[in-house]
Amino acid sequence: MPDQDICSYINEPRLVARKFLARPQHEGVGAVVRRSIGRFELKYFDPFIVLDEFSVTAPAGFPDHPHRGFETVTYMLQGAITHEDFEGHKGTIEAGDLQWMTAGRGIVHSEMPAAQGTQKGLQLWINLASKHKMIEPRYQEMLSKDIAETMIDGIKVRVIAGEALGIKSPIYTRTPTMYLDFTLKPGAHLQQIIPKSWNAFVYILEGEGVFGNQKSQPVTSHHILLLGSGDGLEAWNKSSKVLRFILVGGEPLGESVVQFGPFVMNTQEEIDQTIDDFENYTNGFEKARHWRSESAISLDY
Ligand code: FJE
Ligand code: FE
Repeated sequence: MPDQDICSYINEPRLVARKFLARPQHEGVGAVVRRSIGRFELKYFDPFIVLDEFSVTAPAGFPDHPHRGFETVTYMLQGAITHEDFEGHKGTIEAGDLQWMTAGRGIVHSEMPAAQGTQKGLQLWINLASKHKMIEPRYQEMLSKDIAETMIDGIKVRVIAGEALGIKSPIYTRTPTMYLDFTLKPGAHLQQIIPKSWNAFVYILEGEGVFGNQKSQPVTSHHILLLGSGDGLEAWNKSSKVLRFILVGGEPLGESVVQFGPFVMNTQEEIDQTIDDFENYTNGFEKARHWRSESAISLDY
């Protein structure tokens, strides 16, 4: 019998169902993103709306813009980003740090480079259930030193959300979500439980890995792998270099999705109302009337 929960076994390994290479495209002002979820061929992967691997070098960034109806999760890989919003909330996240922002009924903010050189990271948009779309906005920020991390058998994991290798994240996710950052040394073999009913994907950051089936072709950086059904993921590093990837899973909402840029609602009527609210500074957008971010002021846009 398995010895407590850290020794749960995978009975039905998930295989790779679809694979995409995320190519660079322009976004924001002078920024570049490799968009995997949210592109034409993969509009939505319930509950995930967008996954961008971004790259920003000043003068460039994501100046003042709104969000409603979902959460944005920004995980820094290199450099630093300053975010600033119309509530007066301001902060800088650096490599290894995380910001989990619930836009809810409305946020207007800027996300701008805060260091020399190129800032890199991942931004994931997670949908909110209909009953949560209009909640009060909130932030959860986690500095690198506070992200739970462990190393077992050549596998390092940073637990951003959910649970892995016996450790748990303090982040609260309104839409049930797991977000794990794995680094596998050459020769390492990972087995990670994923709830059966959840959608899950892998995004490769560095090196090459074998996923799902031992005999499958290795996959390299900037690829997203959508996992098929099953109760966990198996991954191998059969190369001579380190392999780094994120594994993200979420409980599908099973609701209709209507998106208009940074607004994600359930119906066209709600989108029309949102555009109205944004234009008229109502229902959560009141503070947008007189607010301009300081960080984006020098950027001509
Ligand atoms: C946005 C265009 C955008 N990916 N990755 C349209 F660029 C954005 C936006 C971002 C973004 C910001 C960061 Cl820090 C990282 C990103 C898109 O801000 F929200 C809309 N609607
Ligand atoms: Fe934003």
